[in-house]
Amino acid sequence: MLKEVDRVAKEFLELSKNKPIRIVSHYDSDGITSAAILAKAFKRLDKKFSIKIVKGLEEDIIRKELSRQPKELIVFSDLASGSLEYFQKLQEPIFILDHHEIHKEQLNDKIKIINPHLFENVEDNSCTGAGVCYLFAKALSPKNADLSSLAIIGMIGDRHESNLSKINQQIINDTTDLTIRKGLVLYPATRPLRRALEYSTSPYIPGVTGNGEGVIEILRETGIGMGKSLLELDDNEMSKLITAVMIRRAQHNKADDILGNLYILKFFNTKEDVREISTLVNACSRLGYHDTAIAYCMENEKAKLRALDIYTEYKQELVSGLRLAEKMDKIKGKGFVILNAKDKIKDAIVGTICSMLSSSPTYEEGTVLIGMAYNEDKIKVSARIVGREGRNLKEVLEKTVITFKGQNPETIAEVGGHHFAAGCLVEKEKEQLFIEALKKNLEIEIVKI
Ligand SMILES: [Mn+2]
Repeated sequence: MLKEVDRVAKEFLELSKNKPIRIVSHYDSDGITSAAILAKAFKRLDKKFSIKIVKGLEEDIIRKELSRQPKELIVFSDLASGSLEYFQKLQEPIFILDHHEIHKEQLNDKIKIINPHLFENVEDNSCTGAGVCYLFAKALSPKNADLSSLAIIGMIGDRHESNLSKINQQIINDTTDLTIRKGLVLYPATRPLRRALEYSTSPYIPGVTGNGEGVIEILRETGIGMGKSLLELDDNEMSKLITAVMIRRAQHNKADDILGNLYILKFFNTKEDVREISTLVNACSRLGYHDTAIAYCMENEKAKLRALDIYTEYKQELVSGLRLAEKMDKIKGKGFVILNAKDKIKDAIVGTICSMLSSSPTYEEGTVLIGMAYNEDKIKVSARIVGREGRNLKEVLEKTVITFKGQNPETIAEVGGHHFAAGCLVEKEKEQLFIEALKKNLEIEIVKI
C-alpha cells in the first residue's frame, strides 16, 4: 500500500500546483483528525486551503463541492468511498483518502484514491481515515512524521486499537511521546479517579457513573486514595479496581469490554489520555463546533480553552441525560424499548445516551433500544442493540420507514447506519404515526425469530 500512497502523493503535488485545495471531511473524531493532518501538511507546503466538515455526503453536498472545480482541487477524507456513483462524469480529478467500504467497479481514472480495501492484504493495511491521511502526509514530506500523534487520536476514535493491524502498529512506532499501558479502559487515565469514575459513561459502571456517593464507596472499598489517577495506580490497586468494577457490571461478564491498553500522548505539552482527546474532539464536532475541534487538534491554545468549555458542558449533559433517560417512562415491548425524550434530551446526544444505556445492565442482551429526540421540526431516531448479537438495526429502521412511507407518501425519512447502530430523521408532526409503525415492525421482527 505504501508504494501506492507514494504514487498518489506525487500525483497530488503535480495536480495541486497553483491551486487552492478544498478539504471535505467527516465530522467524527477520525474525520476531524484527518482534516487536521491535511491542514498541517498543506500549511507546510505553503498551500492555500479551506475545510468543510460534513455529517455525510448527500448528493446536494457533493454537487456543491464539485462546483468549486476547476478553480480548486478537492480532497475528500474519511468519506466518499461509498459515494463513487456521484463521480462517474468528472471533468477534473478528485482525491479520496478514506477507509470505508468501496465499490471498486465504480472507480475511474479521475478518482485518485487511497483506501486499504483496494489492496490484497486488507487486514495488514487496515487503518482509519486519519491513518490514510497520515501516510499520505508523510509521503508528501518525511517532516510530517510528527503528525502520527493525530493519526493515533483518529485510531482510538474509530476503535482500531483492540486489534492492531500491521500498518497501525507502524503508525504507533512513528509516534514519539506515546506511552501504552495495560489496564482498565477508564478515561482520562491522567486525572483523579474520582472524576473519571463519576463521568465514566463508557464503560458504564452501575451505581458509580453519575453517582458521587457510589464513587466514594468504590474508592473506599478498594483502598485507593481520592486524588490518584488511573496511571498512578500500582498493579495491585489496578487489579482491585478492575475486580470492583467487574462486580458492579456482573451481568456483563465479558472482561474484554473494560480491559485494554491505555494510550497516553504528549499533547499541548502535557500528558493526555488519547481516549479523552478523541472524545473531546468528537463532542465539539457533534455539537457543531468543527473549527474549534480542528484548531484544538492543531494545538491552538485559544481553541483549547473553548474546547474544554464545550466538553465540560457535553459531559454534564450526557450524565444528566443518562439519569433522565433512566427515569423516563418508556414504551416497552417484547425485545425492544422506545425512549421518546422529546425536547428533554438534545438530539445530538440521544444516540450516545442509547449507546450508554445499551452497555448498562438494565436490559437483556439483544434488546433493541430506540431513542427519539426533537431536532427543530424533525425527530432524530437512534437505534442501538444491547450486547453484540441481535437484529440488524438498519434493516429494522428501513422496513419501518418503508411501512411509514406507504401510509405517509409525502414523508422524507432516510435511514443511515449499520447492523448495530442506525438512525433516521422523521417529521415531528408524524411522531405518533412513526411510533406505531416502529412498534409494528419491531413486533413482526420478533415473530420471525
Ligand atoms: Mn473513520
